[in-house]
Amino acid sequence: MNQADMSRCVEEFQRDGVTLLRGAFSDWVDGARRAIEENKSKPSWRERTYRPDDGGAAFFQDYCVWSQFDGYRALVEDSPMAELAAQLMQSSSARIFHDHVLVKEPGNSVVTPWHQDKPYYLVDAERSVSFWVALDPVPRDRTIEYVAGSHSWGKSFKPQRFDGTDLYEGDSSDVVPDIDNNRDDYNILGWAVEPGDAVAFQFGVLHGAAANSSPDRRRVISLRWVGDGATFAKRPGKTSPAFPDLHYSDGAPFEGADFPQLYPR
Ligand SMILES: O=C(O)CCC(=O)C(=O)O
Repeated sequence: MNQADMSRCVEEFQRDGVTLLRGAFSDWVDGARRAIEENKSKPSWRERTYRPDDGGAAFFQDYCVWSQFDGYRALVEDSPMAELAAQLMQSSSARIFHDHVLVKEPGNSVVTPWHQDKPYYLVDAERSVSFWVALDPVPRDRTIEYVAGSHSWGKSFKPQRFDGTDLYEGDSSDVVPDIDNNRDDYNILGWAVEPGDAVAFQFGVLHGAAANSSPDRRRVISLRWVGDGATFAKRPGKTSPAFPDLHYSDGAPFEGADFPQLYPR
C-alpha cells in the first residue's frame, strides 16, 4: 500500500473506528486456508462451534491458536500486520492479543449480532485494532458491518454470546441498540471483500455480520492487537476468550509470553 493510501486509512480508522485494507494479506491466504483445515481437525479447548437447531451447516470458531499452526503464525509474524497495526493505532508499538477464527460453512444461518469487542476482553486499550482477514470472497450483502464513529460514543454495551446469552451474570449495562430496525439512524459501513483484504477496526466500534446464506464458505481470521498504554482489566466474570491460568491485576501493564510485542521486534 502506498503512503497516500495508508494515510487515508489511518484517518478513516481514527474517525470511523474502521477502515478497509485492500489486498494487504493476499500472500498469506493459502497458508491461512491450510491452517484452518488443520485447526478444524485439531481444535483447541477454546473451540466454540455453533450448530444451528435447523440442522444446517456449522459456524466453527476457535481462539488463541495463531502460534500453533504455521499458516496463522506466518500471517501474524511474517506479514506487515504488526507494523500496519502500529500505524493505524498511532502507537509506537504493537502487541498481539489473540486471534479468532470464524468459519461460516455454506448455508450457515447464524447471524453475528451487533456488538463491541472491548467488554469481552481482559484488556483495556485506548489503542487497539482487529484485522478481520477474509479468506474467501464475501459480497456486500453478507459481509461484516460497522456503525461508523461508535467507538467514540463513550459507551460499553452489555456483552452477550453470539447465541444471545449474557457473558457476565447480573450485568446491568445497556444492551446494544436495535440497529437493524433503525438502520437509517446510523452511518453503517461495510465492503465487499476478496481473499487477502482486511477490515481493520477498533475494539470499541459496534459491528455485526450476516449469516452465510450462500453455497460458498466464509472463512475469516480476526487478529487482535493493542498498542502503547494497554492494561489488564478485571471483568465481572469469565472473559471471551478466557485465560483461566493467567494471573493479573486490574490496571497492570498488558504484557506476557502469551502476548508478544511484534512491532518493533
Ligand atoms: O465474522 C463475523 O461473523 C464476526 C467477526 C467479529 O465479530 C470480530 O471479528 O470481532
